[in-house]
Amino acid sequence: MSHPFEQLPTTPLADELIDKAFSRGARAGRAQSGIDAQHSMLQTAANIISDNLENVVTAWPDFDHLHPFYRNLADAVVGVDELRGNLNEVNWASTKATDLRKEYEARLYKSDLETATKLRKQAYARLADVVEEIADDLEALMDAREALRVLPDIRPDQPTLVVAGYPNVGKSSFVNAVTRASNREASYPFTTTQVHVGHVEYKHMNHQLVDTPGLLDRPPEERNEVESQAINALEHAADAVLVILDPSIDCGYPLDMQRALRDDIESRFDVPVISIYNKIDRLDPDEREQIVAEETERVADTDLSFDPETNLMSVTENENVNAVLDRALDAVGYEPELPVDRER
Ligand SMILES: Nc1nc2c(ncn2[C@@H]2O[C@H](COP(=O)(O)OP(=O)(O)O)[C@@H](O)[C@H]2O)c(=O)[nH]1
Ligand SMILES: [Mg+2]
Repeated sequence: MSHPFEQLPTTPLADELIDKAFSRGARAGRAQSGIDAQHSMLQTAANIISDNLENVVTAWPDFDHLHPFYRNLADAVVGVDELRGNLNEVNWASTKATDLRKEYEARLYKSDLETATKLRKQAYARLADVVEEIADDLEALMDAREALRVLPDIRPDQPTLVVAGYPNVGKSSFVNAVTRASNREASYPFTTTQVHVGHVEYKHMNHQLVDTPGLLDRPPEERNEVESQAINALEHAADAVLVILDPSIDCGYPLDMQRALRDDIESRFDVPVISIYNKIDRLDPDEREQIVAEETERVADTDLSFDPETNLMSVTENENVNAVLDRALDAVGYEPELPVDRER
């Protein structure tokens, strides 16, 4: 399994493609003589160009049919409109190379050898111009490929729990404690931190836990445009969000700031958002009780609940960790699709 950008082939650059086309053309020409040789050179070079460019275009997934998670992410990383523009240009060049071949083929056989040779050279010059004209597009596509193929391996169609919260509250500790070793860690090209995707089996289904350093770990006003777009993408993947708070404030952020982040996530995501207070080993019983009282009051008029057994934990003391996980995966609420159409 791989994400839709993982298998993109390398993009040839303009100069490489021109070199390749003309050297193959020269080889094809040497196998023939007279006007046939000129024709072979033209045909080979033009076909190499149009085929290679067509392959670039068809290798890219169709953005209209891409899962919104990947489309948003691609938009955040490289810009989908720009990409579409680049691909249109490359497609134009591919067609143009074929048109030039046809135009000159017709003229070659009506000429003497000397004129045919001139025409073939003229055709080569025009083919080279066409490829040069899209040099920037090819370069942009190569850069886009490099940026997109290293995206974290998140499957938007799998049940997904997103883990959020300020730095140092214990997100990674939690994900590491409850998941088996991740297949792979990767960075979003625009963050310096590693995105950690862990996997856990629940009700016979693989569930993903996505730790999001650099994204859902600070107030919205501190996010740049690209990060906001990446969060849009995450909204399409998340089935529930676990916000981890650190009431011991060892993490260095006051609790009201942590709660403000939680409130923002709650208003933004359409899926259940569960508040978990970690590091309760650092609290005395009074402090625990105060948190339970405050949170119980907060959820009083909602259909959320707050239960010390499933909303307070200590990862390091292994207190309630599995109960928290079960509760969160329950909120993910994934039911395998039944082959029954309920509309009928
Ligand atoms: N006392 C205590 N420390 C914890 C607990 N969970 C995590 N930590 C510590 O908090 C620090 C930050 O944890 P980390 O998982 O890296 O936080 P992240 O930045 O949210 O991923 C580490 O030193 C952890 O050992 C806990 O339940 N109790
Ligand atoms: Mg971490």
